[in-house]
Amino acid sequence: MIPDARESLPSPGLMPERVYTLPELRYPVTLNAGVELLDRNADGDRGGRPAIHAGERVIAYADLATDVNRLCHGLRSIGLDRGDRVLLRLPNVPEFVVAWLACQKLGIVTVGTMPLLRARELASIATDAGAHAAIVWGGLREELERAQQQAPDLKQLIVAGDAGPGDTTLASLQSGRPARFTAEATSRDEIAMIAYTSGSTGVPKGCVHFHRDILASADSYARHVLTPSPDDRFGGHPTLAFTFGTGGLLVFPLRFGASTVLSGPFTPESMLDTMARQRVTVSFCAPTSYRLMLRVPEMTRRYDLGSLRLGVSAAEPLPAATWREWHETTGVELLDGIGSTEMFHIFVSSVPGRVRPGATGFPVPGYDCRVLDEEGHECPPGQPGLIAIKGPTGCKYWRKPDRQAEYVRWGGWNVTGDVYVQDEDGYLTYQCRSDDMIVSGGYKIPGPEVEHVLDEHPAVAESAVVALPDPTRGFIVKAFVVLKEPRRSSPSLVTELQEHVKRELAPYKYPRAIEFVELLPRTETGKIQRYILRRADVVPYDPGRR
Ligand code: 3UK
Repeated sequence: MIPDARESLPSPGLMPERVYTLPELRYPVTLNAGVELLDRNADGDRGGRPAIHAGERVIAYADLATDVNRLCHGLRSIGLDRGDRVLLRLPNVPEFVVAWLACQKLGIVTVGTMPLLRARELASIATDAGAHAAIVWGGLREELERAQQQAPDLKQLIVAGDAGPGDTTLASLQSGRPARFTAEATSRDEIAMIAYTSGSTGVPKGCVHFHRDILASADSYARHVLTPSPDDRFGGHPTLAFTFGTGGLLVFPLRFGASTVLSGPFTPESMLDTMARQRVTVSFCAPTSYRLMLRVPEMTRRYDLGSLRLGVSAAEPLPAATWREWHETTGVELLDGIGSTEMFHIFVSSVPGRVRPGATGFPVPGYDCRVLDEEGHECPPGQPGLIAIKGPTGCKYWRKPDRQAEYVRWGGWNVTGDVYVQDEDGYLTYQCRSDDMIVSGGYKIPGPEVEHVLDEHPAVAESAVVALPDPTRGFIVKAFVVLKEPRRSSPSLVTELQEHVKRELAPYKYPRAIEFVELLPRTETGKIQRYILRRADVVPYDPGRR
């Protein structure tokens, strides 16, 4: 028997009361995200309107509902049911949206995984989530099959896209099934999805989101900051498996009867081409991607971005220079917004017409925000401190009672580990992270996780990983490595260590810079002094000296 997903959460008494200040955030007790996002449009007067654009394909709400409902019957026919966790491993294709919505209607908990993840990362997520089934894109199955060897409970694969003989496929589950399906009457406080974050230490943490959290993010951030209409087309590159993408490219467009534009892997040219051709009106990208697009020669002459009315920038800080260059080039305001996997989406954001380049902005309507010192006291304006937020979404960890206790210790305030300054006018400006998490091109890379994998290499005695400033990616991963045999240091060993990390972890985590050193600087108690490594004034190992 698969345990009820709700069992793992702390008792209601431990859950700090959540604030619902806006009337639109009060939801009925019975609430299903699939029904609210899909059926409300398909069964209303929007059935014929587009829900998804993907290359040449345009899928109307009514047709999407038929696809989803058939899959609901199919998933149930193979024994999947309310409360089960199902892993999703798909690129940004319509099948992702179909699978996600079908699970929601069935009360199945979706566990999205980023396409770049490797076997060991996938196995630890599948095991932690207790997922017995996965829906996988044919082109991405290999790594998941490797993961199955380490996660034997992950038994059932359902293949979408290219499949082989004998596979259970998405299409075969849908075939011949009825076009209508009555959704499970889920409760608003029932788990809809678990989103994994590697956290600053590299131990995966499952962030739980209820049916109402998903809608609350749309009804606070998207509704108030982006003021969407059914004519909007949401586009961008974040994977649908990352809550930045789940929100921006699935939940928000469907919540407002608008449409989503799905596209293939990011290159600056392909993103610009999609935005121009598909008439995207609201884009979701990381600052690094906006910078890379600005470097495309004759960008505005080659790509007509006339449809774009707003650009959302998140996942890493948006420097004032990038904001200004994008504004001068396109006339469009970028809206910086800080979000996190725990919070589902953006909780502090710039507001159209009131952007101060370089600042993130203001708390999103529905969220309360403070800047706190280490003891939890509020910092006066101008003094940096830890940002803490409280609102309709927030930290609920899957089977991590100690992490949950931390949240309760802060009185129900979500402390993300980011350092902020608030000025007299209320603008919040990002300073840095307070831990070992490296943010590079919007990707989150826990330093200790990279160190752990480097240390597994036979040539390595020990290593320390820090963030090195970089003009394009914000920061890059730099590893300081002590070799067992210092004489082996060579450019080819650098490449070998980089390849080793890329094989074991999502490739974006590899150290773009590696420096061989004799010793790592340590405190008297043996802790590595990362601030010294960040200053990069350590003495590199010189083989000529021995
Ligand atoms: C950093 C930012 C400065 C910050 C995310 C929008 O990035 C998202 O989620 P993750 O869990 O990472 C969270 C951490 O990323 N960060 C995000 N946005 C900004 N730092 N300025 C920003 N604008 O360290 C935060 O704690 O990967 C972003 C929506 C949903 C998301 N999950």
